[in-house]
Amino acid sequence: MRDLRESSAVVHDPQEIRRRIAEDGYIFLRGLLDPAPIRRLAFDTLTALQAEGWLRDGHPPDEAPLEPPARDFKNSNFFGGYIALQRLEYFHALIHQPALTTVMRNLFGSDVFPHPRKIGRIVWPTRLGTTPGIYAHQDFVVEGVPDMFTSWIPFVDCPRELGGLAILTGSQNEGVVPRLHRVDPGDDAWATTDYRVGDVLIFHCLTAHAALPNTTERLRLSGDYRWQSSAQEIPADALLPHLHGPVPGWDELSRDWSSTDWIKTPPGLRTTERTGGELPDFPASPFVRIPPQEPYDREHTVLAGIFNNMQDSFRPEKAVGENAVIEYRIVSESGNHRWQVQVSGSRCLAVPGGDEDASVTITSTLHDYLMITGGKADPIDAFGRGALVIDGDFTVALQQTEWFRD
Ligand SMILES: O=C(O)CCC(=O)C(=O)O
Repeated sequence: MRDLRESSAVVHDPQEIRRRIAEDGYIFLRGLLDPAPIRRLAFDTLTALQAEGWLRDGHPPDEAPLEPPARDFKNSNFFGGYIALQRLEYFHALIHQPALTTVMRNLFGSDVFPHPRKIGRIVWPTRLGTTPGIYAHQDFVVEGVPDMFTSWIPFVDCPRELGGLAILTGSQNEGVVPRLHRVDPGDDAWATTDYRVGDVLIFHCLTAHAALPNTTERLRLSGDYRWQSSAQEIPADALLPHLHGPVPGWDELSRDWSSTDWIKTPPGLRTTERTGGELPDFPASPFVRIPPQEPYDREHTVLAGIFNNMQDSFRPEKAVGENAVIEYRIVSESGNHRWQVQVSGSRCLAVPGGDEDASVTITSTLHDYLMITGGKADPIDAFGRGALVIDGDFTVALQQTEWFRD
């Protein structure tokens, strides 16, 4: 793995910045932001987490040992602490430091704006639990906005062992890809650094990236902030607080703020509803050169993302002694897709095709499957109306839903 290329020296040269984005897929700006208020944000976050029981009492919050269990987005015990972070005004305000807004305007043009939804990362030591960002992915597949950029900002100094972000250099020019390899520390296409508070990493939504494991005994605190042009549609959920539902709405979060400018969007912005499994269609872009994709390959890419996520969220401790092959048959006009999820004890593999004997097969149209996995349709209801057909061992079909992260 190599070091991220620093671009601080050329930050006032928009042409050179765009050239580096086109070449590398990212720019890394060491010390762009004033670190003092960000350090305060980290301290306030840790103070709130201590009050929520994440850190041991009786110690200063920035020195207190962790109180397991590890918490992440998929666990209900995560939300007390996460809501406390979302309530902190500076968590939302920090990207409005002029140094960063100027860079984004130089890159995009004057109609750039940040998504109101800001994603906080409170990442536990890997040995204590899983972390959602650790698999390699492209943000375009998650958000569906072409030419969106993410600014990734550490709230604490983030040496490699704390598990900052790594970038697969140049990957944006491969287009949307179905399977990204895990970070290979021996591969020089991957790049990272020892981040310091004040640094900003900005990358295109097709640039593959992944968090490194946190091998310390501390939390890694950081934020993901997405930017796009107001000429493009914004996903409706990017207007809401992150994980809205368990996380309350803006009225409640912003009750004590001095301003709500941080969550405003440009007038006339068009929104789009997403099912979470849209087919990637990437129009011509000033930032990347992308190879065209056939409809079947585009579908395969989306399904690969879904099945790879399933593999990554497997919890071996919930499938002790289990051996099963769940075969998915997904029917589409451009061709049928077949995937096997092969579980044997501590291992889970998601395999396109796959030639093991299936314990159970689950068949649906691509549309229905995307609605279900995107949380827009209820699987039991889909089964009841024949949109999901189950053949074989029914018990396995029901039990396997318990084997993945809750
Ligand atoms: O910080 C992380 O753990 C992951 C960040 C990420 O995946 C993103 O910014 O899209």
